[in-house]
Amino acid sequence: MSNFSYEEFNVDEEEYDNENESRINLHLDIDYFFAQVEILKNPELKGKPVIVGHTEARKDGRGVVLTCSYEARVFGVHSGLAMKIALDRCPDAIIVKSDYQEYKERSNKIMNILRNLEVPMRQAGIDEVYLDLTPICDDYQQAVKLAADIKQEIIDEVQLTVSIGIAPTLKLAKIGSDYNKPDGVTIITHNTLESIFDKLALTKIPGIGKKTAERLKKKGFVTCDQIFHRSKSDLINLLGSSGEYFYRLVHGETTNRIVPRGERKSVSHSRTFVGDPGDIERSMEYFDKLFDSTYETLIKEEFSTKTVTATVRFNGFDTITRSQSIPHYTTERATLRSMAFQLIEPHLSDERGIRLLGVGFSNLKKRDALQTSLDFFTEDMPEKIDIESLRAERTKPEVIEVEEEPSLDDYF
Ligand code: TTP
Ligand code: MG
Repeated sequence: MSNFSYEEFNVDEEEYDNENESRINLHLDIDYFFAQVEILKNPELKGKPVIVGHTEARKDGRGVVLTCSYEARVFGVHSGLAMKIALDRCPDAIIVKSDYQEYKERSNKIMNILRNLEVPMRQAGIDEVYLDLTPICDDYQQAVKLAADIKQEIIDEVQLTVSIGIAPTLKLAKIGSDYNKPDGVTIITHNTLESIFDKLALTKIPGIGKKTAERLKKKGFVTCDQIFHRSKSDLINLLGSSGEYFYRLVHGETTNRIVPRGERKSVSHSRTFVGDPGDIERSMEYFDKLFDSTYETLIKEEFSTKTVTATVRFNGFDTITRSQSIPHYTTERATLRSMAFQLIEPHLSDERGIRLLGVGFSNLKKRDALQTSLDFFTEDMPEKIDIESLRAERTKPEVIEVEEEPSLDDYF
């Protein structure tokens, strides 16, 4: 039985068109989250190599590391690593069972503290969140002071350390929160980019997984400064469209921002698993529930849509996002559901184990409320998914216009 749990959040992050407006973004990530909570629950674990994961691993060699204390990381243990390898590397590790209820409660408390700031906020997982501080901070000095206050309040209320990044773009803020872990605050401005990226591994850039890093290495890129010091046209020549993406990212030119509720242009729900959901059928069931909740939001908020997106994140950090679009707006449940399943199904049998599943709709248009609610009630809602028929469906000629969006890993 998998030890799963979930999380829902809206990805209210949109491309923002006014590139010249400078913003102050904050990314907060809880340090060695599950392990820190376990050490808090049992202070005897403090200072020791602690792994949160399958407690029987010494006997049956199964499972993966959910996370571990920094003392265990010294031995090369990390999230997503097979327990068997982790125990080879760190034979004295203390294995602790995960306690999702406790993690969820502490995470919620932290998110509530941040919600009180009343600024645009996007929770991006159980232990990470983005805030747009622009409405309440005039400059970086104020933002740094606020970061210190936030950290103190979290210590007082939840007894956990977190790391914070503050930067002009969301992507740089995330790089910042990881830069000086644990218990760090890193400010990145356009003036400090060069020193931040100096010798920083490319894998520290969100979206660059192992595969992409290997491909970049083949082209001679290992550290971020190698990207930072090349011209945009050089990078485009060498890396194609991802060359431009990386250029804009390291120069703080990405323009995503958190869109406040009401302005949103996409609806999505995701679910984080502690441990893998198990087999492909179970993953499909969870995905189906996610589809239902996302579809419900779409209808409740009176939207119709043209584009369906499915996301799967594997243990470790690689994430695959796939989208399909149709030429006309629709609320037709069966069409949208079939699109979502066609996108996700090829990725569910990956042996790395699934950490997160997500479903989203974008290209939204407000609809007539009465018509929408009629659609909602009159559509057929099959209870169970027939995987075989889905597989068969995939081999039929396409009836919808497919517009696949490659993940970063597919660029090369
Ligand atoms: P992370 O923030 O990636 O890791 P962390 O908080 O343990 O460590 P860090 O100090 O580097 O931030 O993930 C948050 C929690 O999510 C983590 O405590 C355990 C869980 N997790 C998994 O269950 N599987 C995974 O593959 C990863 C990466 C995390
Ligand atoms: Mg963390």
